[in-house]
Amino acid sequence: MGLDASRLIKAASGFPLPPGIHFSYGTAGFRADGSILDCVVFRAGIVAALRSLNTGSTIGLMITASHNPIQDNGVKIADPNGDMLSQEWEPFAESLANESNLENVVQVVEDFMQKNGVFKVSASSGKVLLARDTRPSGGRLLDAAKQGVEAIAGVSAEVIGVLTTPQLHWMVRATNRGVGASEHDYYSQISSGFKCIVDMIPMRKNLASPSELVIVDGANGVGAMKLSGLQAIIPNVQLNVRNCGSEGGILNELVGADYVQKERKFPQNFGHASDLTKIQKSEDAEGITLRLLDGDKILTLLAIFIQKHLQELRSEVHWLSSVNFGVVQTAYANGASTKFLKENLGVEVVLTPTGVKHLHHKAAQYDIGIYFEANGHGTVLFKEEFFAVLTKTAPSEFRTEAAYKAARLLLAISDVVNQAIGDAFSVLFLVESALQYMNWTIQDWDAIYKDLPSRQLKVQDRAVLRTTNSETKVTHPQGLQSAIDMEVAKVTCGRAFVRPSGTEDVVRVYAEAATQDEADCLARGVAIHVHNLAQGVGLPP
Ligand code: 16G
Repeated sequence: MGLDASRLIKAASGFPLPPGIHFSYGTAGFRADGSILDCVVFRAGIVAALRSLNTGSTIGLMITASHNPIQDNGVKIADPNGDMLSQEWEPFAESLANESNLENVVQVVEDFMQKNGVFKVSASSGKVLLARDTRPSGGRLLDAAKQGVEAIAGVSAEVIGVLTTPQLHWMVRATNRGVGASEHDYYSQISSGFKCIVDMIPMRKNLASPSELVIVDGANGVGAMKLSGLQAIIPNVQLNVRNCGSEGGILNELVGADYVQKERKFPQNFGHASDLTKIQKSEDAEGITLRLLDGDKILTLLAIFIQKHLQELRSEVHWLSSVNFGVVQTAYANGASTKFLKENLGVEVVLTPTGVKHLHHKAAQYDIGIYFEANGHGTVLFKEEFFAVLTKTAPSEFRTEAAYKAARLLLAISDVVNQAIGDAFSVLFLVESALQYMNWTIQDWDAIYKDLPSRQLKVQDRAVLRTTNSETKVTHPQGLQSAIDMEVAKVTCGRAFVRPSGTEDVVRVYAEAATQDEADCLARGVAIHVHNLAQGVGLPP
């Protein structure tokens, strides 16, 4: 089978490229104002269709701009295992998205197909699952993507409708593994894994106590809407979802994890005195202050929980003694978390550049790998072979009851986590089950280590900035790294780095130090150097 050029040109002519804009395949796909994305999304549909033919598997395509403002939108592609599109395909996706001449669009596709043998290893038919979040531009863009998929002969597009991004990734993985892949199956798997963990709690507390109430910020988006699917079937947790979008709230405006993490403020409709017994806060002289238990704290909690059971297995079951366990972070990880993981838990910690695709890839190399970005993106991965051993080992082969229980617990954890991609729903219930199992309060969890004070700022101009060593060092413009080193040397326990954002047209500055004043001062000092050396066009106030 070859490419039907006239079919492709005819379909593509309905989606002209807006002039004068270059679309970049950023940290996680294309993102821009939703009004100018039709062409890019149509062409991403072509990429997904070809990827399906190339892998002989079902592929996913998601219309979303995650934490960006409501007027933005974007498109991401999920590979057969449910992870992000192979990075080898990103340059192709980018050149296709930016080709202004229609005849050349066919040429770009044909060249890529030939070079990569797209049809050589492939099936004669393919399938792409399409979904979107609740953004107003989503319906129109989903239709453009569908037309892109269908422009490639032999590939069908199945529109699932409104889903969270991790749900789509999960469904793609489940479809390709030949197991139940419906939205209902997704909820059932999380719920049964969670139930299995809480059923194994050594000394069950009164699970109906008010401390099991979890208040969730729905960020006025798809998460709020979908959480109700779990609410009904999750035992032992009472969910109170706020910012559901129904009272006029706007997606990601003064709400959402990104807002809370970057601004260090409560989302709207949180932080009232009435919440005091329900969520984690302390009171200072000014009133209520926020305590943020971010991706680093989640990672640390899960590492403690998993390592405890893994150690049980390693010591009792000799063929599991060599099972390896590692954690993956980015440069944004608070220095105190990395220190705790290495020195107190003795686990291997690896750094990668920002973006789930990098962390996921690294974590997949361990028998059990946990990855989290400080912003909360993350999950736990179980290597297929290790998972198979756990599943197939008969109860009698475990020397002790404790080892058998540890194996069952790890299997239950693997059900609750979304192994395709980081997923706030599964992480929420994994954290809750870990706390319940270990009989920890949120305060116990928070006390594992004390964060070093940090500050993040944004500056221009990202186009000239180049980094290396998992984004911890600048290679261009010259002189910037030594200027940063000089600023770092001025403060106690200082650390700072800068990187071009992959989702916004800014340079991100990160600084941490022994005190908040020093962290603020360091961030400001570094931002000024970026401004001066990287053709800066504006400093934050
Ligand atoms: C995207 C990435 C996230 C990363 C963030 C960085 C995925 C699913 N999401 O949201 O991992 O932390 O971008 O944004 O890959 P930035 O490049 O603007 O700092």
